[in-house]
Amino acid sequence: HCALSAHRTAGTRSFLSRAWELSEQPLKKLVRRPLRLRLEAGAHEPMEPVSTPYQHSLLKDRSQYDAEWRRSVEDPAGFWGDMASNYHWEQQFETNHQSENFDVRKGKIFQKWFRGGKTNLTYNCLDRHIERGLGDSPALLWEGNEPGTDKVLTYKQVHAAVCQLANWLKANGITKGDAVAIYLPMLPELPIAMLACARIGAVHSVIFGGFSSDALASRVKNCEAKVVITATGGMRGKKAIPLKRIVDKGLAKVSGLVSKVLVYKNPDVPECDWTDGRDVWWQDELASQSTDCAVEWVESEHPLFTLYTSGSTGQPKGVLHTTGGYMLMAGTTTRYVFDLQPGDVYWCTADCGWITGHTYLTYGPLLNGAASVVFEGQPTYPDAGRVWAIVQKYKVKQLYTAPTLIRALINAGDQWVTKYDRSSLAILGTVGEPINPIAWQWYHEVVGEGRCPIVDTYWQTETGAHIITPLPGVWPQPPGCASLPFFGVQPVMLNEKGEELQGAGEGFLAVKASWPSTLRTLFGDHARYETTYFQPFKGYYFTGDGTRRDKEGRYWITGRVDDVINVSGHRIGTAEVEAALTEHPGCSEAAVVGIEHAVKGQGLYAYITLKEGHEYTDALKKELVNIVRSQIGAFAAPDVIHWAPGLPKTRSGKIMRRVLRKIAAKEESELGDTSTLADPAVVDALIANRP
Ligand code: 6R9
Repeated sequence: HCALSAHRTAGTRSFLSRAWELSEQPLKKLVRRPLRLRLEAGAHEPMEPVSTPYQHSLLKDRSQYDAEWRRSVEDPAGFWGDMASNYHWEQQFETNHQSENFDVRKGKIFQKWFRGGKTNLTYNCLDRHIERGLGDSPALLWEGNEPGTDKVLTYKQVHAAVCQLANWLKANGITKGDAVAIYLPMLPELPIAMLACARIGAVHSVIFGGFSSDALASRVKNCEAKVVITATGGMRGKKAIPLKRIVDKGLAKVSGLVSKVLVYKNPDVPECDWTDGRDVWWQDELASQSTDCAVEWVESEHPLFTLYTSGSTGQPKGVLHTTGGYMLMAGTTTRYVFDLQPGDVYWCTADCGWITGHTYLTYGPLLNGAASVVFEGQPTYPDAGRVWAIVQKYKVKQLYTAPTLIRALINAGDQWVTKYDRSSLAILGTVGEPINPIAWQWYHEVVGEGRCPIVDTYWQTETGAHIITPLPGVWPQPPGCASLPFFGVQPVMLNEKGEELQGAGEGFLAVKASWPSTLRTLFGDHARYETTYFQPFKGYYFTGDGTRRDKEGRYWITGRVDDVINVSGHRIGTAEVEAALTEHPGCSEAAVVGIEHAVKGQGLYAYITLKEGHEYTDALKKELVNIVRSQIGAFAAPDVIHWAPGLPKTRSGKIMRRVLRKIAAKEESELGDTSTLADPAVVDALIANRP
């Protein structure tokens, strides 16, 4: 464990703490948290770049990448126009198809790609391949929770299932532009449901199966979903998750909005409650639907999906992606970054409830005619060898997962890996958080036998697709480095004044111009979209992350610089967790900070002040954790509750989170200047009161 724990650099931290302390108002508001480096990523001198024998099928070497990248940013309309010719357009877009405003000083932010074009994402994922003779190739390889339960679905079979559901949606009043909420376990029906929506121009909103009924209700309400697609339940290891019961509870809070709930009867979880007139069985309703459904051709900028993600402040935001640009980036990044080709067996371990499951489990692989593994269960069930058993069983060529899982599997021991044949593996990928070099090396040497390049892909829900990433075999790769921008992406490193920094150094990571899969807005709140992403640094899209850039021009992502915490690669806003905690009748105030965690990357540490007359007891700690579980979901439950009869506040009443982070990290010797505290004694009281 020791080797996995964090090494921090005081230098980087003080740079950015200074940055936010000295910054102008808008930045100060948004970027409150000083950059925290964790798990060594980017916090050390680069380790030697690692070469592998892998040869990319499209790119010879770094200089070819350089030339193509240059062209992609000098002539984006031309470059993406060429890339777009790999896909079917029912109506061709204009030659000069791109227009945008990226600068709030010039008015409303907007981004338009492939203007004048009409296409359909599902057509491009399915029909296009069937027409070119790939109909009988596997599209989805489903591996159930229990070893030995599995299902292969060919492109034709997925197409038929998608059409049946699309027809059912139409028969139930869903038309172009309507929102459909999807709350399903990792069954093939989940990507099928997404594709069915896209086929008819409906806008899907997938809600991660780990979200609670309250979280589900607020998402259903925000996107105004008319239909919810769910299942009786799903299995995670030995545990049954009663999804339908959670839907029932959630919908009780938003009555009148949802007219139909389509329930997939999962044989593993047969029972559920029933509301006549609203609930119908998937298996009964779809059997009678035609396996053909005409495609709804939509404009390039037609909304494709909303996906909720956490920010620094307030409730989760509905990130909106549109059709043409998202399709282009999903398809192109998957083609280049995983060198993915028709017939490849590719496995992304993400859940479709997160962006990675949208772009790199569903759309990206299917756009490229590959077979995408859909795994229902838990990576350590029934034992720590499950991931490698699946790799061996399906002969997985590209494996894409998160550092948190890699760290958990390291702890289980190498014997679980080496027991299985991994000779099919050619490319390994990671996503979600910075990967520490030790985890990187284990992934490279133990899992990939030193043979497979690792792509450490940096991107966000908002970016839709990879924006900074290695390309496998195209250049030697230093461990823990996201490397270079993908085609068409122009990252910049800014100082606190929003000035572009040149050469090596560190700063805030932003992007200078639109790329095809940028989010277009936050659903129903364009003003918040502008304030969150375009106000902090005028003229740029701000990622919320810090970065270091080395003298080779490579980017090393150092982590969030705002109040977003990355727990096991899941984004959680401290404000959301605080709001949930203060729902407890006994809680007067809550302040949540991130702490380093050897497996999860970061964990949640909550300081709680109780109201008069309430007692600080262990039972109450449990109640507080439970309230977060019920308002958000179990994955957001605080790891530590620290009783705080007083919180360190400035004289104007602001909580000094910097101090709380130091105490949580047991670094009180580095508290820094506490002279602005209204009552410096609370610091000693907190230290004395450590749980
Ligand atoms: C795809 C996804 C986005 C945040 C992002 C950053 C962190 C993702 C990373 C990474 C370092 C990588 N992040 N990939 N940090 N290296 N390769 O994870 O989307 O859930 O929206 O999270 O995740 O902090 O800002 P999302």
